[in-house]
Amino acid sequence: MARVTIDGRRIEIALGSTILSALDRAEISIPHLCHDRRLAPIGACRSCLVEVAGTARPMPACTTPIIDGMIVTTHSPALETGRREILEMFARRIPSDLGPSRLLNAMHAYDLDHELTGEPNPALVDDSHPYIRVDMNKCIDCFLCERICRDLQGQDTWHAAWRGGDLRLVPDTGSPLGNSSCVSCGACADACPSGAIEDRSLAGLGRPERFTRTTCPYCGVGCELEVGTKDDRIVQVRPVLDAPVNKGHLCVKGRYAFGFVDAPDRVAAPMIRDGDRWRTVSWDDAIAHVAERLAAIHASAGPDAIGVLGSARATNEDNYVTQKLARVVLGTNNVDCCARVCHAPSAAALSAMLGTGASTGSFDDIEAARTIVVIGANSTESHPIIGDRIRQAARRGASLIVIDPRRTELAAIADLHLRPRPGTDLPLLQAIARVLFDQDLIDHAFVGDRVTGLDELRACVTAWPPDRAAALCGIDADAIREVARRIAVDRPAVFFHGLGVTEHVQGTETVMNIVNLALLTGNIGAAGNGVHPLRGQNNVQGAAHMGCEPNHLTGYVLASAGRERFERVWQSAIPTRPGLDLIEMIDAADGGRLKALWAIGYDLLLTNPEAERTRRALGKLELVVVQDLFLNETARALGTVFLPAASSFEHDGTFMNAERRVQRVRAAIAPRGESRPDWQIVCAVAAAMGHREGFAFASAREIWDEVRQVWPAGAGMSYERLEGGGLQWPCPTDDHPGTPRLHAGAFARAKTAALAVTEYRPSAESCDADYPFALTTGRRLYQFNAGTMTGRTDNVAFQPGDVVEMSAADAARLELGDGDPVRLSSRHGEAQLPVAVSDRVRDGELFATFHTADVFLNRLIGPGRDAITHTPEYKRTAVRVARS
Ligand SMILES: Nc1nc2c(c(=O)[nH]1)N[C@H]1C(S)=C(S)[C@@H](COP(=O)(O)OP(=O)(O)OC[C@H]3O[C@@H](n4cnc5c(=O)[nH]c(N)nc54)[C@H](O)[C@@H]3O)O[C@H]1N2
Ligand SMILES: Nc1nc2c(c(=O)[nH]1)N[C@H]1C(S)=C(S)[C@@H](COP(=O)(O)OP(=O)(O)OC[C@H]3O[C@@H](n4cnc5c(=O)[nH]c(N)nc54)[C@H](O)[C@@H]3O)O[C@H]1N2
Ligand SMILES: [Mo]
Repeated sequence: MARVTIDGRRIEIALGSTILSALDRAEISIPHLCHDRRLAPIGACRSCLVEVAGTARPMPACTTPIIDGMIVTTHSPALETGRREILEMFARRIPSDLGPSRLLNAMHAYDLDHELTGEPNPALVDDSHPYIRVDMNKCIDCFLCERICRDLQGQDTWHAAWRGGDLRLVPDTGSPLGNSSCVSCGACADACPSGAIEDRSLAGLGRPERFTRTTCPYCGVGCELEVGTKDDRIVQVRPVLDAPVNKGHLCVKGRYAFGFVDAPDRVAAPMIRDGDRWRTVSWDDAIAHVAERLAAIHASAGPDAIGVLGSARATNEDNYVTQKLARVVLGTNNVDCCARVCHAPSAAALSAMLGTGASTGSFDDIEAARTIVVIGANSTESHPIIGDRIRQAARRGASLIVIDPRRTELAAIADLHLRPRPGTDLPLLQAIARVLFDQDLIDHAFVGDRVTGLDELRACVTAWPPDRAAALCGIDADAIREVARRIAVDRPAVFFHGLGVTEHVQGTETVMNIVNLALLTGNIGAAGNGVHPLRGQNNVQGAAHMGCEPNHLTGYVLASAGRERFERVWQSAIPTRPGLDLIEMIDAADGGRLKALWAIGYDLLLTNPEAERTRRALGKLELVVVQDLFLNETARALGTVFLPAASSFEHDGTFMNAERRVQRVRAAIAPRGESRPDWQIVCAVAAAMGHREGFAFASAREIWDEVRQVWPAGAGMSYERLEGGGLQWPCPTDDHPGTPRLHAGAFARAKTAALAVTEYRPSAESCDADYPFALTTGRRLYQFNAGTMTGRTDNVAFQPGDVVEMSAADAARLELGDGDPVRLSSRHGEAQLPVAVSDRVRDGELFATFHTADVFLNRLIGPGRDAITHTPEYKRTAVRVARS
């Protein structure tokens, strides 16, 4: 600690702090226009100059570190004159329409807010971006936009350039922002002190009257938001500056894609279908109808004729009551969620091998790692805040290895990019393991202490010498050797993986082979290492963890192991018959064994594989209850009852992110129309079916307190303790700090873990003369999954519909140009969409997105499934292409 005296007041502050942080601590305010706490200070604007006793000239408070005994003066007449001169200079340049901003506050403090006399130049206004308005008449050359774009986002869009004799900040080489390399993260607007770069919503919707801290409703990263509202409308979203995950940053979805909340077609009241028409009904009638129909089907066809799907978009509390209803009220284990089609293989592999079916570490391992391996994950688009952190780590010198058939943004900057043919990661990973054995790159100390099954794995991977794997995968054998060397030598090494690994017929076994590599090289259990599945939606980790899986109860406890404990708390028997997962539910519906489905926040018709078969199967059901914000494709085509849910901006509760962090969700606005939080709807149906007791929750907090009772590893996470940035489980007691890293001294079930022995089985989706292309499917930055939310925002201005990426050589051969419509045909179905000629895919390979019902891409996807979890084979389909 150091002692400093500021304007006569004595303050204690940690050594290494700047004078500006000492002023913050002392609540002494001076202008500091070019400073942002997310960036290293540069001391350019001179507005924060202060006097330090013993120095000849004033010093910038933002860059000057304090030293013990320092005496600082902040508002001497000379300093004030200097500051006024700086602001007067700006006032002569800035036009009178300067809006609320740090600059206006400073002007106001020096009585200059009515002296703004700049002549506006219309050429400096750029209205091309749907979310961000640029008016460089207000620019004060602080370079915060350029710096935050480079140092936080990593995009390098803003640049200083000479324009007509003046230094100006311009996107790229001067293109309009809406047409530039900008990825619309909004960091520049957030940092800009003068409103030269500003959120367009502020002019359109007004300025926030209050901010509510909550968690983003999109992906599994779990960024914390400050949701700005005015008159019960969201008008602006900003990042929480000290949030543990996003650290003051957001992507375009979290920051700008909130407009869906007030979309004109948001369903405002419950509805029942009569033939082709939806009839609006009261909540009482809707709940009574659902309860009666479920009871009738239960009585005639038995409990297992009903299936329930929880929602990865809804809260833990919503999902907890959903699976409790399935088990206690309906008496079935037929309950699942979309983790099934996503990262169920990650949970299964990690749980089988290490005892806990979740990420072994934290996102903070990115900055601690020397080597970062990204396998089958396009994180700058799917998990942008993580992608950005990985990019910054690579720029600072971490070695980056990307394993992906496509040249993603991270692949383009990687030290090594290995491009396996889709579905061939397992032999590739085994070849890496073989090199570890052959070149004695194993961490013998770690393996001797913590790992078993070495001989079995060594024997298994002899099948894959690097040259053989290289030929099968279509990569260079030396690259395989180099990966082995780096993960073993440049430690710690951290592994991030995505759906390119899991959505294959051997998804679970492929994840097991990643875990093998981490175990062999001792890369588990410490800072900067571990196996990290990049989980999908905001609460997919939580939905499954709360028990929305047929064979797991809350806390990811096997139903067989946890039954007695749950029966005690729930005071009710739990069915012992195994439940159906959602893929099996479709099979059962097709076979006439399932009669009713209640789908909460899940558009399974659009997003499941074999779309036409799903349509046919669900068409046979007697009751299809859809609980959502919108008439999604499942509701539109097949729904018989629609229950309107409140969005998570209208909702209290918690989400669980991909690093096991439970964070608070807080209502920022009131539920739209008559919509209700999901848990209230579920509890109302339970009560109507005679189970008032057990579902008599008055608030999300009461539900959470019951969750803490049945889930020992979550017992210490009260709402009070989750107030700040949340906690990572296990967190068993009220004074437990949470667990950023698992498996430090021992694995969850035992001290040691066994290596997994698996054999490669090629996909049935083989390419031949009829179906020559290997199609893989996935995401792009601006659209999210079923597109129900992002499709109702200005994100469509950037990516309006689905496209199929094709290499320039293939496009030339087929005489196709960018944007030309094509028909893709697989052995299972057809879809039409435009071509995007792209250098991201290789010849003979295609990549398509699946976000819109116009295209209904999943008509192409076949019945291939992961052998262990049934996760569909979305990532490899043999297709042919014809101009349409
Ligand atoms: N913008 C946006 N963000 C999202 C979503 C969204 O829809 N849009 N969805 C969310 C959800 S639910 C999820 S699960 C996550 C998914 O996030 P990701 O896992 O990143 O998503 P994908 O784009 O499906 O696939 C990732 C990568 O796998 C590669 N790949 C395909 N086949 C193979 C293969 O055989 N081997 C290897 N090594 N790689 C392969 C693809 O080329 C692609 O780059 O994103 C979440 N975030
Ligand atoms: N071809 C292909 N298909 C795929 C994939 C792929 O890579 N390729 N990926 C698969 C993956 S990983 C996933 S996760 C699935 C995703 O498929 P889905 O889970 O169907 O997609 P989402 O868009 O995430 O959201 C589902 C629904 O939740 C609703 N919703 C949002 N918030 C709430 C809420 O608070 N309450 C309620 N009740 N509803 C809400 C939305 O309006 C939307 O209709 O798609 C899968 N399909
Ligand atoms: Mo997902």
